[in-house]
Amino acid sequence: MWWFLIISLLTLLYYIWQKLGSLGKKYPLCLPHLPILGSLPYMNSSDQAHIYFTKLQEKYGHIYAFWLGPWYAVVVNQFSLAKEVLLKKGKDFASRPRMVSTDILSGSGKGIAFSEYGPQWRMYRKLVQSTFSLFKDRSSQNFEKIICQEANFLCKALSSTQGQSVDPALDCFLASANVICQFCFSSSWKRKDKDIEVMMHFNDVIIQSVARDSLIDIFPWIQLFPNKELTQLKESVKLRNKMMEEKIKIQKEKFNIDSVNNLLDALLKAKINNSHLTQEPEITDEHILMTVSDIFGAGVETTSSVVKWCIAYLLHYPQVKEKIQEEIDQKIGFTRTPVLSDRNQLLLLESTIREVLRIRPVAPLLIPHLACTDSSIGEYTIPKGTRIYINLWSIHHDPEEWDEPEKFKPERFLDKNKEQLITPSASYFPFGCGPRTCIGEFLARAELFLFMAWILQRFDLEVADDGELPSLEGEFGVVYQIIPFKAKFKQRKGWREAQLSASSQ
Ligand code: PLO
Repeated sequence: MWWFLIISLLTLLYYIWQKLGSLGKKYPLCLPHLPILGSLPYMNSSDQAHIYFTKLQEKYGHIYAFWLGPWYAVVVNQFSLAKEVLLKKGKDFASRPRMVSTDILSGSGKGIAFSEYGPQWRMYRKLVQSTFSLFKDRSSQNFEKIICQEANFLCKALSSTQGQSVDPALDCFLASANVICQFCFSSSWKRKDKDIEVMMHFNDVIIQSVARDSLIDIFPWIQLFPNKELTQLKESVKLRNKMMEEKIKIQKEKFNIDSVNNLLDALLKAKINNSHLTQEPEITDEHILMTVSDIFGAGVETTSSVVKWCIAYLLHYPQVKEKIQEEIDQKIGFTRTPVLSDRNQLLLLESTIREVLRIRPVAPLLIPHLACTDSSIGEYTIPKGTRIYINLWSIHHDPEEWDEPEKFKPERFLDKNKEQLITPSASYFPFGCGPRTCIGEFLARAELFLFMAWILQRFDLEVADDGELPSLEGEFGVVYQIIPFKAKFKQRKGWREAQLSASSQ
């Protein structure tokens, strides 16, 4: 009897304390929720998460909350609110939630992409940033040179298909993998290396299961029971780590502290320099592995995915492809290959890439953020520990900001006279913004431009023999991947003739 009274009293006091604490505070509208399960029973939609979150706005407004099991989460669907989260109060929201899947991938929060905000994350990010400068303009190993070399291999591989229907995935993957591999390890893969296909496969498994709110990320105790998805994720991460460790081992043997040539060298040097400092964040072999793997994974999966989306859209809109080719013919012709400075000339290609990044953002919900302190968004209170989902998809498809947002219209990124690139709405940040903004944006933009310019200078893209156009509905994951498709890459007449006349001279 007594214990019953005491518990009731304590519950009442707790309730009153909570109510008092929230007096005068306003919270975002919340989806209905039950104890333990949270809002999950009310969220059974067949739509992909970003589309479902976009639709929920109609009922709950641009910002709303839900309970992901025991986790309180807020979805932000509007540009001005997202800017507040990412930029204005960037530091308040710069952390990441610890999840079972991301912990498996990142060795319990090491590396850059999935690690908590703090001095350790900052140090690794800075190390990567400073390594980028080793690959700038004047250096003998500059990015432009590396990308053009890979674009050349990519075009050679496509021409060897002799216009037959092929899936370009492996060649796009290899090209992006080799650019980032030279940045990380000063090495590259050959097309026939078996590792490439293995890597493509395990990356797909990882992308489909990491940070996408599967049950293990909501109820961590589920991992105590046999779980197929979890086993597959663990196996894939093991394979990935093994492959990266092999690369690290080979490169370590060549390491010379006086000649830092790539990201791994920079990390190894920092490890030696930091070893006698007690205040600096730790640099261990596992931290190095996770940092390099993050950069490698981010570099390869994002670029190759966008190149495939570009090809797919150009198959759907052949008139856009023709116009880009006309521009290439006029501004470059067939006597030389495209270079980065052509970006100011090939405006249609640039605007097409921008439009693809708008209509099919690489990461439609970014990577979830975490409030590391009590804060607010707009007029709403956001308690410390809230998971924040930025719905980039709805921001890029906001009808208040974009004219006919569902339509593919590259010309929206050009001024009236089609002479200048413009950003028609501020509701656009394909690479995120603020403290967690994409670290490799300039590299990604350079790769996308050069790969596409090289391909379109040489090839006509045609629909595969079965007449099937690629699906424009992707697969939801931490990267919004296109469903595998086939296309024909036929050498353009002008290019062929230019080659013939060059070889006869
Ligand atoms: C891709 C698969 C790799 O095996 C591991 C990996 C590491 C970093 C991730 C990347 C994956 C997907 C794209 C991510 C990147 C960090 C930043 C980038 C999420 C999962 C984006 C788009 O935010």
